[in-house]
Amino acid sequence: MKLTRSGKIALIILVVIIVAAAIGVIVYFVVYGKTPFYYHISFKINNVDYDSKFGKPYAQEYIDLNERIVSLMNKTFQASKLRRQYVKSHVVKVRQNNGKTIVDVVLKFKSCYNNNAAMFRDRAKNILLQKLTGDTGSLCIDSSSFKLSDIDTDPAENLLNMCCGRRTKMSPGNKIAGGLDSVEGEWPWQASLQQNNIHRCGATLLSNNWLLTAAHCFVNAKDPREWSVTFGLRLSDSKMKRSVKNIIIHEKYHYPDHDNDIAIVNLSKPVLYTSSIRKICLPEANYNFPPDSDVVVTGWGSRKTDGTSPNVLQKGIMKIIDTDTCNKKEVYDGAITNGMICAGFLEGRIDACQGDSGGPLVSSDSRGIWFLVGIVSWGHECALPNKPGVYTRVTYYRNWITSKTGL
Ligand code: 4AZ
Repeated sequence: MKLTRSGKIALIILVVIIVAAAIGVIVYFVVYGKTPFYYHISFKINNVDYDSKFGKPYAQEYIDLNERIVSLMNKTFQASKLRRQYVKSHVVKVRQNNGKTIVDVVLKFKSCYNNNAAMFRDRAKNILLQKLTGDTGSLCIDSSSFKLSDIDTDPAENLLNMCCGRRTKMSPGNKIAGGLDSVEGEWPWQASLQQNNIHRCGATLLSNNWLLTAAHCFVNAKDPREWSVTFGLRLSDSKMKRSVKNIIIHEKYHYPDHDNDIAIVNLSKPVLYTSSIRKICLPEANYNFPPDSDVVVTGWGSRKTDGTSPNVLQKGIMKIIDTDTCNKKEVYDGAITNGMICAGFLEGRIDACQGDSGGPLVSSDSRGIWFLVGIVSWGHECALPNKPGVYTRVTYYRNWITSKTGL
């Protein structure tokens, strides 16, 4: 067949269009075309004695047990017919029964076929049962205790994201006063506390239905019906919103004093955790965050005293300042009490500011798990020399938090 020049060009264009369309379809199926499946499994481990530390998801004992089980699940499925569909597994709870340890695990799979869920479930169950009755390495698993059930996407993601103080995304370095833009999922415990849908304060997620904030946010505005809580990187595009059921202000907070500047917010309906909405870890009452250690403050507060407010969540990387230094005459001249902690720089530069109040000051441990150090409370203007930010010291109020929330 002989083609004219324009015929050849038309043919080439046609081939290019067909190839591009085919690539598009393949990419679509690879990226979007897979349906996630989740299963909830539980089993008893006969050679692991229950330890109360398993109740704390940041405890090394919990992390080690999770790692042993995840590694067993990975090995099991990576050597099975479901290796291409298996995504991940995670221990979501460790319980006890007669002193023995029972673990609850969520498994995630992805498959292009979403019309044969029952067959898929039977396959996963058989693969697991076969493995658990055979060689399970150092874990002695009671296969008769094995249970598997389906679980929907939202509750499954809630369980998979239940760990505290873990973030999914981070961005480099250090407009809080002198701050930098954050990225979605970098500070998943950060919430915006809004009065009649206007951002007023920051708050920190402690569990599905409790947040911690500053008492001074509610001066002259104590009615929970005026307040709501939103999550997400941008104030203009919130990822989740909840109304407030109850506000608990510290009994000994008396405006305009700065002592006991702490309050708890109870949501009217729990939030479901996702990769960008997670809780912070609360430190034990006796934990000490040493002076000069790195901390980060986050919020949608103004960029300078009486300045404009950002839409994107800001972060300010700074240092803890010891109380003796902060109480010096030229700094706060003795105003820092035991329930307060200073952070920032004596030369100024980076600081919390108006609208950051109530928000978190956090610090990560050597494993990269983040703990709540303070609540943005007060300071003399923003980022001035010798006037660092003052925060409510969370460890000082740790038992008060437990008394109100049970956490
Ligand atoms: C405020 O007005 C405020 N520089 C919060 C924090 C600081 C100052 C003021 C700390 O909410």
